[in-house]
Amino acid sequence: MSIDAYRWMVVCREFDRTLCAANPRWFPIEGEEATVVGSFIDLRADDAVAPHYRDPFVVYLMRGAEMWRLACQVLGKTCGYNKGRSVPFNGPVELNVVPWVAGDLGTTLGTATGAALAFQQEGSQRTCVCSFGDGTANRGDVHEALNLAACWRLPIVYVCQNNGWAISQPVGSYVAGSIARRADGYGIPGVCVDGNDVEAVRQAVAEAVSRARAGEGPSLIEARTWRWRGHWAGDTQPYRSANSEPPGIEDPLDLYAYRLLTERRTTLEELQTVHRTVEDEVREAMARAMAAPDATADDLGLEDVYA
Ligand SMILES: Cc1ncc(C[n+]2csc(CCOP(=O)(O)OP(=O)(O)O)c2C)c(N)n1
Repeated sequence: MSIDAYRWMVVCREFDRTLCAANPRWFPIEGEEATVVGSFIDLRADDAVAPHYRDPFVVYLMRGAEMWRLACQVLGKTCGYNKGRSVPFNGPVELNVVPWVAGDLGTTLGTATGAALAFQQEGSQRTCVCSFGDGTANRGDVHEALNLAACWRLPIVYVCQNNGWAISQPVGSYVAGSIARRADGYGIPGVCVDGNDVEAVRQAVAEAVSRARAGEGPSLIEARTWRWRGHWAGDTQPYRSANSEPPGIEDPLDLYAYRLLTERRTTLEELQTVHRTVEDEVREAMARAMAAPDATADDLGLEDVYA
């Protein structure tokens, strides 16, 4: 249990809300914070990570990226790590985060699996954690990556962030069985965890990471959570009704705050301070990003294209 995990979930929510308000094309992560934070918080800096396309910013922040420069990317500013260019999910290259070369879902699993192969070949204890959506789970790339990783016992953990939706389609319309049970077909461990419970995700990832480091091969974790908002911030969701919401959706932040408080690991004052500090941090980062120069046509030329 840690206040640190709670703080990262608050960062995730506050920064994400602010980015959604600034850019209606941003992809909200609200409601899925426990899965993101629980998947990536306990890794070593030299491990590789390949977050789902909704997740990268908090992962970059956890690895030391600057918030205002990430905000610049969403606003098309030259001070962003990507210099105002697409793909906005990519941060600094030196942080061992597998980049999105384009927006094609599933492709990062191949790159992440390649990173795991490199770690195995160098004989190190490094591992890779790779997350992807439930819609992405049906891409052929995912099968190819999992099968190869299983055959070669690669040190990688695959986390399917099942948020119940792929744009306008509910998961039941494209997944008939269980994503976690697909692991049986690859001969690797597969578990389904409550993706709104940060400690449950952390524990499942920790077990899978220690297997990977011990040379015991890959694991598949399905973390069940829920997409609270539209596919993108400006999505009015005409396809969604109250009937499509499962009963009792839990707020990952409330759930964890309640547990930290009842187990006397923190106080209400400490939690309030976390919220206030993070709100200030996000406000300052956004103000600095807003004041930065916009990218112009000159910034989007051939520089950086050729080595
Ligand atoms: C190969 C490919 N097919 C389709 C798309 C269009 N697309 C972008 S996001 C998305 C939904 C993905 O759903 P999921 O993997 O469950 O992630 P979520 O959006 O729910 O986080 C789709 C179909 C794409 N980017 N790449």
